[in-house]
Amino acid sequence: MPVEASNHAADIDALFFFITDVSVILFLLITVVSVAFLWLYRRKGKALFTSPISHNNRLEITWTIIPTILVFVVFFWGFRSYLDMQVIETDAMEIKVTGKKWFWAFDYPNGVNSVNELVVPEGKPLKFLISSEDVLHSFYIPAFRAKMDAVPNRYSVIGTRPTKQGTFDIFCTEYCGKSHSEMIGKVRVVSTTEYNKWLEEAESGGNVSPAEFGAKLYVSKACATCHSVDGSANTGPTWKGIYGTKHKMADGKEVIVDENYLRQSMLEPNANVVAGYQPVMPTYQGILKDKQIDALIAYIKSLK
Ligand code: HEC
Ligand SMILES: [Cu+2]
Repeated sequence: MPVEASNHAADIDALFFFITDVSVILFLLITVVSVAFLWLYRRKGKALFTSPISHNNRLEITWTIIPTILVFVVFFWGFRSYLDMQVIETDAMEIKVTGKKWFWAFDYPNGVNSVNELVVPEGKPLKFLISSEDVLHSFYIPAFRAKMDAVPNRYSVIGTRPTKQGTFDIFCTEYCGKSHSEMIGKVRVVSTTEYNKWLEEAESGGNVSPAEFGAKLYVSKACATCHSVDGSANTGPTWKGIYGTKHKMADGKEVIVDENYLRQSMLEPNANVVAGYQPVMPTYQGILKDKQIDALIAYIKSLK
């Protein structure tokens, strides 16, 4: 089992082990009794037959009632655990979770956002407001024992509270296309002071040059899943040495790769689609702040 890092992880695990234990016990019991009866009541000689018993009411009622009770226990236990995850504590911090082909975007209450990296303070009640911008995805944090579909045009909710500091996996568990398996992220549960520090740096990059900040954003905003910086083609074109060159678009026109073109490529990727590529780049409108766009442009310019 992954570590238990949220308030309801222990409850979900207990239910899981209850179901497993009951299944194992019943399986063993039924198998042992079946094999024993096969042996005990085999035909022993030509003239001997087993007694003509057709049924036994007491036995049948017993083995109907006991499993029925078990099924009800599992149902109510599971239903209560599910409802627990839908209950939002009054002082919960709301984080918007958006699935896109193929990354997770997180919006924090004070306007900061991050991609594929979710940072939350330990012990703070959270409300994940989950949706999708394109197809069905499913937001899953195994260590929190929390999973919920991300459905386009609709919100779903998880209420949870991280109880352990550390870095844990985020997966998409709904097959959503070519790079579904790369739609992975990390949740970092940190102390409140560290969280506040992170919020500040996420906004401005801290004390690094624009190109260095851009290099960080290249990874943290998931550009790296589709763009290489070493000249090799991926889902998207490489960034190596593109600044100042002429690029042919799918509609035949030629465009000079300058600051304005780079900016537009991030905010309206479908306005100019590079020849030979599919128009699959998601828009970063609302995700990248001006300062971050500037940093990414500086980084692309630095890749000679
Ligand atoms: C899901 C894959 C994907 C992701 C993620 C992605 N891109 Fe793209 N990008 C593409 C594809 C495909 C193209 C080419 C088609 C087009 O122009 O729309 C492209 C084109 C571009 C271009 C134009 C390149 C050229 O050679 O003319 C720029 C600039 C760009 N992306 C920047 C970014 C930035 C910055 C990020 C991260 C913040 C990013 N992309 C994330 C797929 C992606
Ligand atoms: Cu997905």
